[in-house]
Amino acid sequence: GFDYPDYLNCAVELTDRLVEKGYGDRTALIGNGRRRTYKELSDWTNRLARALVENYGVKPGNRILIRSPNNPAMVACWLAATKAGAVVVNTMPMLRAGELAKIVDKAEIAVALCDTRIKDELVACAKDSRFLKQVVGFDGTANHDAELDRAALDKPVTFEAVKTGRDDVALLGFTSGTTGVPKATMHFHRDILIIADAYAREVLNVTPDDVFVGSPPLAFTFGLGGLAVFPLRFGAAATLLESATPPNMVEIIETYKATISFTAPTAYRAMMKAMDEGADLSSLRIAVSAGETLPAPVYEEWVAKTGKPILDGIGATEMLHIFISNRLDDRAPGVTGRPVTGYEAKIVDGDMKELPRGTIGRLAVRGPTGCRYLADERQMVYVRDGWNLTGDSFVQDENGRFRFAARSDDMILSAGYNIAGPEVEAALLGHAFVAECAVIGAPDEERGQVVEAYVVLVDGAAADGSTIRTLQDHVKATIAPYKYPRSVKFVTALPKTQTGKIQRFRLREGGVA
Ligand code: 3SK
Repeated sequence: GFDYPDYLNCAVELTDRLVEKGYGDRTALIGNGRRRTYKELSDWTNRLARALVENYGVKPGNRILIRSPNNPAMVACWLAATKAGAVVVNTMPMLRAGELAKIVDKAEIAVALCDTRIKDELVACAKDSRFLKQVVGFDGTANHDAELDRAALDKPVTFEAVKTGRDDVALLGFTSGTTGVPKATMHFHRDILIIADAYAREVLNVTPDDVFVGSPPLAFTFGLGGLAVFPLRFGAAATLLESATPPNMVEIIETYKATISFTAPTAYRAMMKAMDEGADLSSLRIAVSAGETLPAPVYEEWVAKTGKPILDGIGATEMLHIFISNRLDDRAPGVTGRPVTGYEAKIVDGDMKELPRGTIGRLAVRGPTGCRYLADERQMVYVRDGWNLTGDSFVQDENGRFRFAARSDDMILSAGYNIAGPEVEAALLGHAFVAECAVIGAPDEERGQVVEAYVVLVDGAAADGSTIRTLQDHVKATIAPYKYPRSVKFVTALPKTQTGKIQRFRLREGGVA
C-alpha cells in the first residue's frame, strides 16, 4: 500500500519539500522562455497563496476554478490554491461560457483565477452565475503583471499551508461523460502523490535529471500528472507550452533536451515526420502514449526510428491517471499492458461477471485513486461493487496483458480529445438551418476518429459547402472549437427506432445514404 501521514498537503510535497531536500537551485519549470527553480516556485506559490487568503478571502474547502493555457503561472496558481486548502478545478482554455457555467454550477465555484488573455468567456459566465462572484486575473506571460500578480508581489515568501488531511479533496477532475452533462471526479491530496509514487516511479523510473514535455492541457489529468505532478514529485523539470503543436514540442525537445514526452499517437506520427526532415529527438528516453490506443504500426515505426521505447497506457479522469501500462521491460505493439502497482483490472460482462481470457468485454478497474463522483447518481452506474467501469471494451490475452478492442459508448475520441456526440448535436441544433442531426465518430487515419455530423436541413437551406462551413463555424463559436464536426453529411432523414430514438450505430455502419 501507499503510506502517507494523516495530514498532508500535496502542494507542499511538490514545492517546499523539494527545497528542504536540497533541490532549491534545480530547475522546476521551464516556460515563457525562462527557467524557474524549485526555490523560486516555492516562494512564488507561497506569495500567491497569501494573496488568495488575505486579499480574496479564500478559505479551506472553497472551490477555485483555474482557466489558462499550459504555462508556469497556471501551475503556480494550482499549487497556491492547493496550499490554501482550496479544492481546484482546472479547466481547458478552449471552453466557452456555457460549458464553464455547467462546471461552475456543479462545483459551486465562488472564485476563479484566469489568465487575463482569455478572461472574456469566464466574465460572461460570471454575469449570470449564482455561484461565481470573483474572477481574478493573472498574467500567464513572463511579465507577471495582472491583478493577482500585483497582490502577491510584496507578500512574504513564507506561508503556513493549510493542514489538510490526506483524504481531503484537493482536485475535482471534470469529465464530459457520454451525455455531455459533466461529471466531477473527486481526488484527495494523497491521490495526487499516488499517481507519481505508483505509475511515474514504477513505469517511468523518473530521476531528477528528467525533463518532461507534452501536449495535454493541465486541465486534463493526463497533462496535470505528466507536466506537473510527476516532474515536481522527483525534483525533475517540466516544460510548459501554451501551444503544444508537434513542431513546438520538437523545438522544446531539441532546446531543453527533454527526456520524457506525454502525448497521443497522432502527435507521435507528426514528430516522426519531423524527424524525416532532420528533427533531433535523441534526448527522449521514453515516449508515453495515451488518450487513445497506440496503433501497432506507430509503435513499430517509433521504435525503429528512435531506438527508444514508446509506452502505451490507459488512464481515466476517474482514476486520475494511467492504471494499465506497458513497461520498459514488458512491452509489445498493439498491447496496452498490465495494471500499475496498486491497481487491479478485469474484463466483465453486463452483470460484472469476469470473462475468461480471450473474450472481449468491458474493462473494469479498481485502485487507490478512484472513483468518487461529486453528488452524482451516475456513481451507481459507473462504479459497481467497488470497480470503476470504463467506457472501453478490452480483451486480456493468454499472458494476462490487456489489449484495447473498442469504445463501448457514444464518446468520440479524436486526436486524444474525448468528445461527447450529444453535445455537438445540441450545438448544431442551435442553428436555424438544422432540423435534425446525429453525430458519430468516423474512423480516421490521422486522428483515430473524427466528429461526423449527419444533418437534416430545414426547407430552403442549401445543402452545399457554404452551409457546411456555416455550421462548422457555429459549433466552434458555441462550444470548444476542437469539438466541431470535421465531416458534415446532409441526409433527408435519420435512421430511427419505432419509438423515435436515433440509431447512431446504423450511421456508424454506413447504413444511410
Ligand atoms: O487515457 C486517458 O484518457 C487518460 C485519462 C486521464 C488521465 C490519464 C490518461 C492517460
